[in-house]
Amino acid sequence: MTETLVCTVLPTYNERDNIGPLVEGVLANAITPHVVLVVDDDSPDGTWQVVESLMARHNTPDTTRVALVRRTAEKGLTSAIQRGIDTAIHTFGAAIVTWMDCDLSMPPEDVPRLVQAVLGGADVAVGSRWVAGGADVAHGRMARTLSWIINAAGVLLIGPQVHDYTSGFIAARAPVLQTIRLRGDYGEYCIDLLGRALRHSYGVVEVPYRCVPRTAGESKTGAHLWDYLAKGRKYVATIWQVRRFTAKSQRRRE
Ligand SMILES: Nc1nc2c(ncn2[C@@H]2O[C@H](COP(=O)(O)OP(=O)(O)O)[C@@H](O)[C@H]2O)c(=O)[nH]1
Ligand SMILES: [Mg+2]
Repeated sequence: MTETLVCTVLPTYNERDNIGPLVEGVLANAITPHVVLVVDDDSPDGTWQVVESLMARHNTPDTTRVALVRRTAEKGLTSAIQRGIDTAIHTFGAAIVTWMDCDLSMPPEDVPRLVQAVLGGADVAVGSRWVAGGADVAHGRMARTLSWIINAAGVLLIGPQVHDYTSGFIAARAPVLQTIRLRGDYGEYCIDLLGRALRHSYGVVEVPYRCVPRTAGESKTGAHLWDYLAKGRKYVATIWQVRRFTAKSQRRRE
């Protein structure tokens, strides 16, 4: 058991039925001292109330294992994760920060595999559906195909070190996250983060994981072709931006 403090940031909007099993799962599988920090955007379904009861169960006057940031003035996935990262590092002193979706599509049992990769020397570990041992059994054929095309574009235009640029299942060393702040509204932040991490020559490794369907609550993306195309357009634009910026900084260095 190492003394490295890990904080898992869980961004939530209407995840009342998922957050309990997820928090318990992350804590039960922890391989280091671990804080689970939920950043909830004042969910109408009362997700934050469930978190408050988890705090009462797990925290002692000396040890915080579950924490909550309840945002009432701000909304959005990327800013919620960034808020969690800042709190993890500055309030809890986390040396490694991890984050994931809270619909149980990313198994809490896999968090230690990402943490282990960082403890083993990586700067950033990415949970990946698109490497051997990984899979996406959560989405239908249309969504999987679009995701595959976007990620193939990422491999081609950003680099072959990552095969799941839209993963959203990440562990990273605190100094990396102090150098690179998240940008964007939704999943495109992940493409941007990984692209900039590679540009900074940080060590990025992939850890295969199996993405499984959510069983409670609703997806914030929707399930129609139009929802995916709207999201996909932003992803492609971000890949292109990362590519252009990387090419420009390479030219400046030459
Ligand atoms: N705090 C916060 N979390 C959000 C917001 N939108 C989505 N999330 C969370 O982001 C994660 C991914 O959302 P999900 O509904 O599964 O979208 P999908 O995976 O794209 O279908 C889940 O944990 C959501 O609860 C938001 O506006 N604020
Ligand atoms: Mg989801």
